[in-house]
Amino acid sequence: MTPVHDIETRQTIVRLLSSMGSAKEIDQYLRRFAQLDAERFAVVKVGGAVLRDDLDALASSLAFLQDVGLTPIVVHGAGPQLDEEMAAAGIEKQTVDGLRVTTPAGLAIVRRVMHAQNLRLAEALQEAGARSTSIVSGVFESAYVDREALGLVGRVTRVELASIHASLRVGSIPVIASLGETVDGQIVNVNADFAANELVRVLQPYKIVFLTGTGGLLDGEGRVIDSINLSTEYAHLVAQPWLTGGMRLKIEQIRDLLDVLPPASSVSITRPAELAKELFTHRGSGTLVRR
Ligand code: X2W
Repeated sequence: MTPVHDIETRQTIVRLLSSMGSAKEIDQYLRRFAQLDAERFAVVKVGGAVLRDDLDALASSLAFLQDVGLTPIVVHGAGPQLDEEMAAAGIEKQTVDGLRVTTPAGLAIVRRVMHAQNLRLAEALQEAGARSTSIVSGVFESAYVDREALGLVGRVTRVELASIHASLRVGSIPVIASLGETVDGQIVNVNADFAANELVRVLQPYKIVFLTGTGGLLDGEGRVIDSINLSTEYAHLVAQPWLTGGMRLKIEQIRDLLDVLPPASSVSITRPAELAKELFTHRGSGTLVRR
């Protein structure tokens, strides 16, 4: 029995979260989550900027979920860290459609930085009292996106869930780096949003959360947009001049993702400190994207 199944523990959790919403709504969410397949609760994508700027809040928010018996599956990137390390090595940044051109010398940096960031998160989780399993290979079977134009960059062709299931079975948070592997065994650089999306397609989790430094999708004045209904607002949104390249890519991907998920699915973009509020209250936090 996990803590969400136990009434007394549930009451304690409700008290802990009481500043965020009414006891009734929090209890309602906890009961609903208790009925779900524990191995498909949530896929949480963590951007490199969050690892850099908000690691403590991230670790405690994820540890809290594990405490209540809702173990998330975490996929992370390391974009800003890669920018920094590549610049230090004198490698100029080049991207094509938001993907980083990756030479063999660049890939060596990608591997080192991804491993380092993965361990950093896994360790921060342990320090916050959570069990975590560091997974840096063997999940994302990949093919080259465009070897000529992009070099050692992959798109995921198959997701191997064995290590993720093994981690979840013992109640440990899988912490997965966005590195891929071709069938020939070549390690490739995979965009972390793409990796998270493929995992979501295969797992069909109940909750899909992108944790970003911005805490949501921002409008032209830098305010977080509460919710987006893609079926009525997509065309208007992507026509906005203030929508940045990264956010545009994200919205396009979320649209594609929602196309392959059950109709009731939604995707949340928020920040670590607001994760519990997003999961356990009607109002939520950050930006909720629906079809
Ligand atoms: C990304 C992988 C890291 C990433 C890159 O090299 O930046 C490609 O572009 P964030 O922090 O989640 O953006 N890979 C191919 O996606 O990190």
